[in-house]
Amino acid sequence: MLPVLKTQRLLLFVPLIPAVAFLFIGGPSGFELPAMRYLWNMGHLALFALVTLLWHSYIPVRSRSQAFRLLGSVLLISLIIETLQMGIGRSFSLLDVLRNLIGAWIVLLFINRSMIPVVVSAALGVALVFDLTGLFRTGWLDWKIQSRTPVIENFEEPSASHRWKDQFETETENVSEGQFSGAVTFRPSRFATFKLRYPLKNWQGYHSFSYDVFNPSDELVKLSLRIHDRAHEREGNFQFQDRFNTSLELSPGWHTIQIPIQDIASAPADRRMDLSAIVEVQWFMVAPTAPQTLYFDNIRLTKDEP
Ligand SMILES: [Ca+2]
Repeated sequence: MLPVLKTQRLLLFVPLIPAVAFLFIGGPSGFELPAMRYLWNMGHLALFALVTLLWHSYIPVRSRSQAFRLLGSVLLISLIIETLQMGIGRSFSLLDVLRNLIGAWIVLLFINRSMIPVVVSAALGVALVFDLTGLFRTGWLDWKIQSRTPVIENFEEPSASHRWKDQFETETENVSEGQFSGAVTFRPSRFATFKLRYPLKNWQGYHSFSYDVFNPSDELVKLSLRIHDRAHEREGNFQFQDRFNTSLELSPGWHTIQIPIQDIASAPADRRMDLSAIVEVQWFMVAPTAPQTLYFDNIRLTKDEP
């Protein structure tokens, strides 16, 4: 049995109030690493463990029917919360609903595990393992990407490229570094993009951002590049003048493009870009009329002067 003394009840409300508020106003959006965001989202679990403790302190849960009533209430509340979140521009998350149930389930196990049918425990246990596996995989990928400085992407290690693997084919023919390059096909659309979301984040202490690109066609190809930091998404509101933008025309063959970091840092109109928190590098073509493939390789930071 898990007793909650009356004097401790009020203390349970202290973390509950800001936690409930964050459900609607969102958590701190300053995380540059997906694993931190993932961990934050797992806070649902702690919140509903707390809610269950509070419930139990006022309405003791002592039987299977009472446990079901509690889990049913958590499910209902979760569905309402997720539906309300859709109304404020956030998405409905089935995983968050499961997390809420898992949080309640863990506390119920401590109160009296015989109240929970094995099949319910098995289902929620599997969901918990799935969630923890997701956290581990996200953290491992963050570590892979952040630890291969000064390489941002060189297409040599498929496991490290997993985050953006859907956007390119690994190639061995047109390569400028190592054994592999990434063939990106820009298909007809308003903006055809190749996006490195959550790449190496700390660009401090380098002279240039550099990459190799091969144009296999016989014609000039116009390619644009944009780079932004975390603040661009929070305070900058994705405004054009608040990020680094550049365009170039690629003649047939290989090119090594080198962009001084200072140009990137000074690109936002009203501030310096935060070089410790780069969150996106994106190449794009505006309304290509036919599929256009380019080969990218050796995307990196360098300390050399161009
Ligand atoms: Ca390579």
